[in-house]
Amino acid sequence: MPDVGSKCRVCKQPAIIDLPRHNANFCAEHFLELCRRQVVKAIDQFDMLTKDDRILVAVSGGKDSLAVWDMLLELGYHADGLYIGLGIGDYSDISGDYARAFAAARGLKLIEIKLRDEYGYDIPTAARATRRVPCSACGLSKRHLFDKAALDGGYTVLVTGHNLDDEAAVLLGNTLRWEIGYLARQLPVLPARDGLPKKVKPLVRLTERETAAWCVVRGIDYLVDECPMAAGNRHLGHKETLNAIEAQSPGSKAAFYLNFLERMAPLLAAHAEQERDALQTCNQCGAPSGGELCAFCRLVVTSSQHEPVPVELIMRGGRNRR
Ligand code: Q46
Ligand code: ZN
Ligand code: ZN
Repeated sequence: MPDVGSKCRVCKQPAIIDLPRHNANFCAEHFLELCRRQVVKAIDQFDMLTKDDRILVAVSGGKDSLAVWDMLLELGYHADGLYIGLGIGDYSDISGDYARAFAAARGLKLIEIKLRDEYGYDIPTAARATRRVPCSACGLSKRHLFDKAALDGGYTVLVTGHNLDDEAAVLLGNTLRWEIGYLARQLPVLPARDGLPKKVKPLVRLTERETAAWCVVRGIDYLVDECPMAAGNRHLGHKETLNAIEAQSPGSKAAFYLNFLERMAPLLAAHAEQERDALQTCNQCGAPSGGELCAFCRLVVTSSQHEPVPVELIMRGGRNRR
């Protein structure tokens, strides 16, 4: 919240939000304008989208994915939505309701895929079956199904709602371990190639506080609760660390990520190319793969054979115990 009596930098009307990294306060109208400018800048700077693209937006029912869908429509793009039912108890049921309500209220097309119905498993069961953190099976499932749905539906671009906080946190995690392969691929645009659609992240110049404020100002209902399986994960810890740095030195988060893109990512481009060229094709599904069977097809085999595990058991019982 801005200080009482603070004024919009542009029009001097009462401000609704303070943005320390811009060293300014904004009224609702000029805040929305700033968000639009940041999204247009990201789209132009990285050649993300054209008005002729058939766009598929991966929506979770949370603030970021609904904000990016809303912004793209507002900017005149044609975009359908894709929702994946991950089977994470009530959280998934409610998040689906928010995604459906957003689409229905605007007459938008929302494609739905339910992991349990279509692949015979859900994320809590996959976490138990693979004995790994839930986010590992979840991320793998989402990436694969986003790609597949985009290709199957004839979409030219897949959009995700990753924001500046997400990208900076992933960058910090990858840098702490010097994960050169991941760093090389950590780009706001990944071009299309055999078996993979073009993938873009138009919100990389906006923080999660800003996307949440966008939803509030625009009257978009979104699921505020975090995924119950996120608690204690490394990604959240990295976000907190970056927020502490940002509080000391506003603008650090954006500089960390955006300067990486400008100064470091080009130096890693050749590495990313080499990794792409080394990929084979999965015998089962045809997706790019490191071996004969891709990681997703292996996950389906392992998880669909396991008896269903309720989400409460994973949250209570620890992820690695059978
Ligand atoms: S939904 Fe899935 Fe996230 Fe939940 S299990 Fe982890 S990755 S935290 S964006
Ligand atoms: Zn104003
Ligand atoms: Zn496969």
